[in-house]
Amino acid sequence: MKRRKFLKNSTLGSAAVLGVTPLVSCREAASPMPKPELLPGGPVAICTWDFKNATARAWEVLQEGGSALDAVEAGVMVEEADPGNQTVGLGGRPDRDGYVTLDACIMDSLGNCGSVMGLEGYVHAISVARKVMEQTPHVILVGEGASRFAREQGFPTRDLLTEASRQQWMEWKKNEDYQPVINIENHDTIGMLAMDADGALAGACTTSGLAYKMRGRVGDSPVIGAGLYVDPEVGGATATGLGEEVVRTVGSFLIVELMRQGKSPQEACEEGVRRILARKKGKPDFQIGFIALNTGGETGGYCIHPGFTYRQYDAQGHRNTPVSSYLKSSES
Ligand code: SD4
Repeated sequence: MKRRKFLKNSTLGSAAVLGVTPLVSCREAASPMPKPELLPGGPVAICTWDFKNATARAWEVLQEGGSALDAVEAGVMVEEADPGNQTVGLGGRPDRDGYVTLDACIMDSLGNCGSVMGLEGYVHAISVARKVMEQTPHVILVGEGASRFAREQGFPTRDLLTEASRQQWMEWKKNEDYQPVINIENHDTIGMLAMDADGALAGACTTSGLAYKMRGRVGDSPVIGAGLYVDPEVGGATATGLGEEVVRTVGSFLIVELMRQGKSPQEACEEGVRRILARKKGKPDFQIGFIALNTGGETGGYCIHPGFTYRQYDAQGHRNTPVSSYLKSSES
């Protein structure tokens, strides 16, 4: 049954691209259906930025027959464990008081979701968020409660502040200005969307948030509808960039709703960015990037400043896709 749904979605997706009336039933088809692996759609994983190890891991899970949910969790865990990525998990930049606090959320194809905000002392915030979804009657756990839950679930605790991030924080402290700007040099949150061979969708988003944020600050990444949204009938979207602006427009939910109204993932991401900018006067000095995936396997992305890309792994291969931007290089 699930498999049939995937085939139907893929057929609708390709029909939309070709501009022909979609075939809705296999029995009505005049010629035999093409082999599933030749259809667009199908297993696919995409993520914000060029995190090729993350999409490679997600693809591995999908190839082994794993679910989209398992794929997105395993994929983003790669970045959470990488101390070189200073915006996610281990090695994330701390808040202005020197604490590394993680935000993450996860959503499956049934609309189930889980989130942690301000989690301290645990590398894999995404797995704690998944446990919130699967093991509690709640959707969100924050701060001390989230950490206690992680401990009870048996997650190993660890100091997430690396020497490199501590040194940079000490440097930052010398400058008294608190400037919460996310530009093209200050990013790396990973949001990932995947569709498995059954056509089920899932998404995950994980971050240490805005560098040197006020203690207690939460951005868009763990907020369902803002940093991430998945609708099994339509598709999913996820965001990176200055979270305050994404929260104000409930960005990922907006993009999914725009796709529901018939926009392609690309058109929906462009409209999502335009909605944010409609409230701003002058040239925005912050970055926002959205990516989206629909149930036909089509993808898209859009951003404010040049430099944003997304990684995609599907039957056509593994590639980094540059994303067009609202501002051109000369304007940034
Ligand atoms: C936040 N959206 O906390 C996150 C930060 C981010 O790449 O995307 N960094 O606002």
